[in-house]
Amino acid sequence: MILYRLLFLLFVLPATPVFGQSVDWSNAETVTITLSSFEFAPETIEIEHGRPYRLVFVNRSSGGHNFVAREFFRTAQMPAEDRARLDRGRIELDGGERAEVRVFVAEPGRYDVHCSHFMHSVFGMTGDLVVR
Ligand SMILES: [Cu+2]
Repeated sequence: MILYRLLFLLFVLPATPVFGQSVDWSNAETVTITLSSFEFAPETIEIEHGRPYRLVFVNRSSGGHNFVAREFFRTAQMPAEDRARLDRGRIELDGGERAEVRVFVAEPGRYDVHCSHFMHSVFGMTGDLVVR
């Protein structure tokens, strides 16, 4: 019995995506999110749970914007080098800048997204990220 439990801990748990390292990022599907003054496009970003994605952020405006989704990024699995692009659940983009992060979310959910630059969310820079 103890042997089975040990085998489970050694082999089954590490293979489960929730416990990391086993996501195959090579077939990540690309989803592009455009930032401009003052909107995200699409306003509702939809991805599926249990599949890897490459989120590509493109700032089309000359001024800076950011993509803040703290709860989403807390929930998502990401390669360490991509997570390093985040600052407390925020991706900052200078005018014209582009950024990519890979994400994998195990469970369905809905997350708020906004730009935290002064007054930008009031002007319309809010959105949803839906994990189906
Ligand atoms: Cu903004």
